Amino acid sequence: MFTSLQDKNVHFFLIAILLFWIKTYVTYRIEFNLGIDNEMQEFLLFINPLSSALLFLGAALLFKKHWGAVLIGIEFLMSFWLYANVVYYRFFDDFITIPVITQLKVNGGQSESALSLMNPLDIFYFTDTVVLVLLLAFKVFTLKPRNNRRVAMLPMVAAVAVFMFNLSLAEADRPELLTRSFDRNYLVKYLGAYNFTIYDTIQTTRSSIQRTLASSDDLTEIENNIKANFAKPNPDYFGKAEGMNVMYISLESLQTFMIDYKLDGQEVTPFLNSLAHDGETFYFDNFFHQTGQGKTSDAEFMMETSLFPLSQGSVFINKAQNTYHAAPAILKSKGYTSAALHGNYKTFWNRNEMYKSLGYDRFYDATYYDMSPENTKNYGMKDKPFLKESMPLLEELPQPFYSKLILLSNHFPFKMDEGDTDFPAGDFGDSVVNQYFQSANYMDNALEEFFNDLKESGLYDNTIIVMYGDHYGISENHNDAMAQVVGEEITPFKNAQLQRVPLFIHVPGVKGGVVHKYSGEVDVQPTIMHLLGVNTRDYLQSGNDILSPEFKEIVPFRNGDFVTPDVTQVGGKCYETGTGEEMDMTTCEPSDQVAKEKLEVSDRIVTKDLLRFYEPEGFVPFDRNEIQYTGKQE
Ligand code: GP9
Ligand code: MN
Repeated sequence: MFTSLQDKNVHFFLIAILLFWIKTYVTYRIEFNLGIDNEMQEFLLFINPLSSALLFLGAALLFKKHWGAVLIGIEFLMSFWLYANVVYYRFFDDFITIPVITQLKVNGGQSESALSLMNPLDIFYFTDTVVLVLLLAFKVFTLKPRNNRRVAMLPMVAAVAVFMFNLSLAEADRPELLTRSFDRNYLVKYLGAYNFTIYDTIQTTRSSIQRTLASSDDLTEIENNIKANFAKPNPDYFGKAEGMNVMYISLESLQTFMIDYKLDGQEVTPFLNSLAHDGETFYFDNFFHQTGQGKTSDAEFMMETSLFPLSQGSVFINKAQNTYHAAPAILKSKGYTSAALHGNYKTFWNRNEMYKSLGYDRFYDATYYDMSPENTKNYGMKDKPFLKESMPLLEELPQPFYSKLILLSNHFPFKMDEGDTDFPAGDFGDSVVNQYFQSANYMDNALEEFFNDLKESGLYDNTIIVMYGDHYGISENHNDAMAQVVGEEITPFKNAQLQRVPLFIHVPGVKGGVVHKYSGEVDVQPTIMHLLGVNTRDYLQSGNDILSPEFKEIVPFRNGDFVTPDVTQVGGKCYETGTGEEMDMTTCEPSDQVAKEKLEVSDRIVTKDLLRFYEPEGFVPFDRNEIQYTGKQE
């Protein structure tokens, strides 16, 4: 084919490459917030689509006839993939990974959210395909069948060469890019969205091989590491709630900046604010979410197991068959019955599989609730009817019980149905942010009603209540509006500080107060276990009891960044936490080591399924296959 550069076939192929390249680059610039810091990164972002364009589009040349049609097909599929990433990124600030695709299959019903993230101008992302079709349809090009297969290898060879060039420059700018990176943004910035997908496919395959190859020998180092870092229970609190019921409430998308926030002089969450200040409830104002792509389910995972979720994909979906020593299972031998309550269907986030591994005896899913249209929005039940209808289910549970209620209506895009709120919307020029206030206020009202019901039923007096914001609600895509909300520019440092979510723990008969310690979601389970009088010393966990005097204040985020009361590391930079002033990287190094080690130890446990080789003292193993959630039988 490439006999001469006059060849129409060659022209058509080059036009395809060029259009695809430009389109991808423009997409990067418009849609993704990749944090380009220097000219080298600029340059890498510009050239990185080329190797994938050559590789994938070059594959069309393996066909003799109809290679033009094949090429257009590939161009379309790649555009589709890029566009899927764009839509996903608009909400999650993140790129699609292979495990996430399995998630989408399971979660199917996210179409409404996805639609709200699309817009007619997005047709731009398919212009390259459209132009190629038009060029052929209007016979601007008439392609000849190809006869030299060897020439087809040319673009492939070029692809490899360009990729090696790209990778070597990237590694020079960011050493250990492929080995250490917890952060997909970096990989896309340096290597491109398509190469990232190839990388991710290899990673995912490797993880399933890792499990197969793991043995109990892998445990020794991990066990030593975890036990050396164990924080002993605080005698003032240990066992203070022994025998009490436990109730977790997941406060969907609630961030700490909402606590005590006033909109037009009106408190957004007056009920939660009152708990934060009543001196009876523990309120943790420096508590951070540590979720990854699994969002709500990642938070649940940490709350139950005190291990980190996966750096890619959802642990609920990819590691649901693992052995875990989770809170519901630990408490089984203490005579507890466990139940999860959630106004969505049991397959969402693969909960029906994961809950068995966590040891939940019961799962009250959507089939137990009145899912009529006025009661539901987004993914399921609105908080008020959900909590109302949960009351009788809770009252029927044999005591002591361990329960978890997952709220739902304060979820992106936060739009309320008419009549559900009279709270004013914000006025920050961003409908998502504006609606967040109404939706959070609705959740707060629902909680107040629920607490009254709990008090009336008597459950309040013998139940530890743990409430936590599961993850951020407002992503970085809304930084302009958020800057107005909090009254300062949202820098990467500030954004890290905004990952605070509220944590409340109410223990009947135990005096609370505001706890300023820096802690995260992995730390809650050991804190609660110690209150219940279960020492977690022999468990393999990432977190520690926040109320312990030995508790070390370092909070790793899932991407390897971290915060401590002194320093914050984010996006490869080190800051003083108090002032936000940039510091020399060496200041962050000791904490960086600790944070990375914590994540790595947890990742080894989870990816290799190591708990299947380990039995903590006092833990009674159970058979997950004996648990069944049938849903409500009419
Ligand atoms: C739906 C709930 C919401 O069941 O978990 O999911 P999220 O998007 O917040 O992870
Ligand atoms: Mn959530």
